Amino acid sequence: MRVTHLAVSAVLVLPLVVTSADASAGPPPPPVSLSSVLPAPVRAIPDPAASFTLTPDTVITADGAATPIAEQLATAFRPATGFPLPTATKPAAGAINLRLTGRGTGEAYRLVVTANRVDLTAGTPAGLFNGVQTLRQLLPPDVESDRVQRADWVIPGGRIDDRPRYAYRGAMLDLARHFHTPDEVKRYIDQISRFKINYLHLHLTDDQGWRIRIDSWPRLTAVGGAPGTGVGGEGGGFLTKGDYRDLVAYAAARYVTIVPEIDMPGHVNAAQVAYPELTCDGVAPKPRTDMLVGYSSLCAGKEVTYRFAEDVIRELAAMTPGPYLHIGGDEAHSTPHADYVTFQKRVLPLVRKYGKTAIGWQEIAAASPQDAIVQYWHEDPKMAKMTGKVIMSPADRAYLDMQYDRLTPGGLNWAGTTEVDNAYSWNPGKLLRSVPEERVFGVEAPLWSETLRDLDDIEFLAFPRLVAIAEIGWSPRSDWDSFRTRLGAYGPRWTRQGVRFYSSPQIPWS
Ligand code: TNX
Repeated sequence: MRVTHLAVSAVLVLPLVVTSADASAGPPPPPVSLSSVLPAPVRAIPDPAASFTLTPDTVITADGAATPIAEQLATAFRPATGFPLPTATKPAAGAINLRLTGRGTGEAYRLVVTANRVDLTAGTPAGLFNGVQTLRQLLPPDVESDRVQRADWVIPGGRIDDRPRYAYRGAMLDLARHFHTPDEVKRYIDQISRFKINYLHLHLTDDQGWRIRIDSWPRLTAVGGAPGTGVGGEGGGFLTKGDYRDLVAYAAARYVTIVPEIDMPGHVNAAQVAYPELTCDGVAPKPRTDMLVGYSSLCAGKEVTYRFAEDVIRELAAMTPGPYLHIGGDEAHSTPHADYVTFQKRVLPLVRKYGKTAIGWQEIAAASPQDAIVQYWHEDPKMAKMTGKVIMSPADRAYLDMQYDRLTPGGLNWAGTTEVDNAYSWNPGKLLRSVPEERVFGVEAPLWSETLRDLDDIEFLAFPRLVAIAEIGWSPRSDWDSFRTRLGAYGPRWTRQGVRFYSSPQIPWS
């Protein structure tokens, strides 16, 4: 299914009515200011008397670990400005200076813009990267063009001090229901990292398909990644270990950590088609390409189950430099409760054995995990017994695969419909009485892909709502009126990049 951006299709249908002269006759876009940034910085003090102008002579300076980030900044600004923007090591007047202070940890940064220089400082490369994302939003939207534009490349003056509210700000992409190619995942990483999202959770296995090569169980991908293994018999494919490592490195260069998920003990039909010994009766089930959930289960009473789980966890941990491994655990409706607990009590420690911290959907709370992180997705009394850290992904707010309204294309609506204001207007630290602020590790916006075939489909559901979740995770305060204004001003940036965002009627798009 292809989703067409509504505004684009209107122009295509009415080419004789909407001429380019008419299209440009609207009000000019609002000027960029320090208060335009998404997600909103902790503190922004504009200096209306000052601004820095990029010229053909502007230099970007950095040394040590800051150098590759300076190169990223130059690469971002060169196509539209046409300026050479060489990088140099010594900080200088007239330059954009990136510096690591050597002090502090975490992701904070400081940006000071005066008439004759721009200074971006941070304690870590991740902080500098965040500052660069802010800086990109301070040039006019034309900077997003891939061809030279005539524009005044003015950065408004002032000072920003910024740091995240939560350490974990995630997005999730489901590669199992429909496979998405490494190039599509990279493009998604490019987009989410703009908004300081720092984790990408990849849902790699489910009833329909198995999308990550495991050498000790090669039929998982030979069978489970074959053509036709997507919902509706569409698509198919899988990541080789090389593909996966390349994605991990690509994400890491954008300060995004990959969190791989192998969903167990439910959502395993594809694995059981490939290896019938993973069922209790040893009989191979039929391949499934429908959208039902909750019918498949690993067999808690068979030793082969734990050999399988350990092999998969070991190989996945070995190719994952990040600290987390997601073991799923959701919707195991056909696993008897006692079996579910038995299974998790054996499998969760395997994640630790291979050096990772486990994350699981909230259902794992039933097994009283010691040091696992739980991902909340809907009301459940078992959550009250939990004591550990929680990632907040309330389905009726943060699930990017819920339709915007009943008429928008793509997505499902089992948790209701989610317009932009609904995605934005909630507080992770106050959502659950049983989970106080100090136990909230962060937020994540999952995008399940039952209805998503291509990148257009992904982008239409993710944008702009992903930005709402990014701001809730980053900014200390939320303010809907301010958010919708800033989002409206961001629209032209997506248009220039060819991102098919949903032009929500709630947003004053420029
Ligand atoms: C629920 S929420 C699921 C997924 C579906 C999704 C569709 C959760 C942990 N599991 O299996 O893809 O709904 O929105």
